[in-house]
Amino acid sequence: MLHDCFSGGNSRKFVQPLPNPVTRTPINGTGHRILVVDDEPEPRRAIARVLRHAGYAVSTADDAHIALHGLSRGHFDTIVSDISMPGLNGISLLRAVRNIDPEVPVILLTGVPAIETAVQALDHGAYKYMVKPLDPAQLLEVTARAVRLAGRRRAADGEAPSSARLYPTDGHATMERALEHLRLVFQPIVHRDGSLFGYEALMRCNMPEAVSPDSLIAMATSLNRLQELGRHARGLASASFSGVQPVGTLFVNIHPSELHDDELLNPRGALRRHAHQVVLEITERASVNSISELPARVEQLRSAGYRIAIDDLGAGYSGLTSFVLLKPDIVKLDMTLVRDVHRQEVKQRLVHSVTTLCADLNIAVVAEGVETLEERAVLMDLGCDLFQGFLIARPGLPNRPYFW
Ligand code: G
Ligand code: MN
Repeated sequence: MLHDCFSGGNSRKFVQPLPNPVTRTPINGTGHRILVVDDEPEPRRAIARVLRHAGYAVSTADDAHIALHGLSRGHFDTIVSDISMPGLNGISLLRAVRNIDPEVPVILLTGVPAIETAVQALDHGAYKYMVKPLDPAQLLEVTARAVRLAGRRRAADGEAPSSARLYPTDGHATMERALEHLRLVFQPIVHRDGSLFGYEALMRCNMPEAVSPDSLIAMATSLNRLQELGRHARGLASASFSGVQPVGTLFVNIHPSELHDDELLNPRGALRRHAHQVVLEITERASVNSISELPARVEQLRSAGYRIAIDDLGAGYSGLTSFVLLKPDIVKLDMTLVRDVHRQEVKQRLVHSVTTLCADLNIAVVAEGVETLEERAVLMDLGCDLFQGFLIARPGLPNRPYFW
């Protein structure tokens, strides 16, 4: 029975319930603290149950940001995390964890073993890479070894778990360098007739610690510097309006937790005076419903001139609640719906239902991540209004020629 709970880890996605804080149980038994991170409730609960039975004090988190928040506030002896999670995945989490606690053993789990993730896991110092379905006895054995290792490391350190360990200075130094090296690239978004609608600004940083925007965001989150990163990126975005090559309409990604940053509304803020040319993209992957008073905030932003887009729609998390909460001007279909849409009828039906709903509500639909002519043709037939992806152009400098 127990073994059943451990199978099929990555095959099904669940609608995310209300955002959980890291949930804790009191320390008992061995007293060692384990943090279990998995976006899917069934394996998360099953793993937590097995570890609790063995006497560990188990905390759980259903996404990596919540896990990092928990970690920045308390010490854990071992972390057990799924790799495949929306938003920040287990590898990005591992990298971010290293900024907070360089030593805590991290056990990574995957339902789809791949050389690439295994190598990344080792590169970033994962303690063990385990393939689902898990054997509970094996999980317990690996956890016990990891916890013993954590204990030996702490003893060697002279037991110093407190704030000195939480934010090592080199984490902040890395962040400084990342901010210095941060740049934006631009990917065109075009109308059905091939004319240019605007660009999405995408963060890039050529540092090994921050190659993907996700790892940069993870690092900033773990150091409590997400607001600073957002402001810095918006400063760069704002500069692109006054460059030699004007960008027209600019889509700017914004983390839901940044929506309350008053810099967005401040008349002297970076983007405010360009607000009529800015579409704020809010990802559906992060829990949009965790932001309090969201509709009122979005109304304020709209009154200031910003348009609002839901990014990654269909990634399967907040479902349609983001429509209700955000009343977006634009939605961007998640790439997973776009990929091979010409071969998969279910995707076609899903896209069709979104475009029909959006046409009724006067919302423009962007198909993102379009890579082939076949995908583009079917997405056109299904009524998408705007197109973005490697087929048209890779992210780069604005105002380059693009393919249509
Ligand atoms: O989460 P968001 O939708 O903002 O992510 C955009 C990311 O997708 C960027 O990092 C961009 O480089 C990447 N991207 C853009 N177009 C394509 C594409 O056609 N295929 C793939 N695989 N990735 C793309
Ligand atoms: Mn985006």
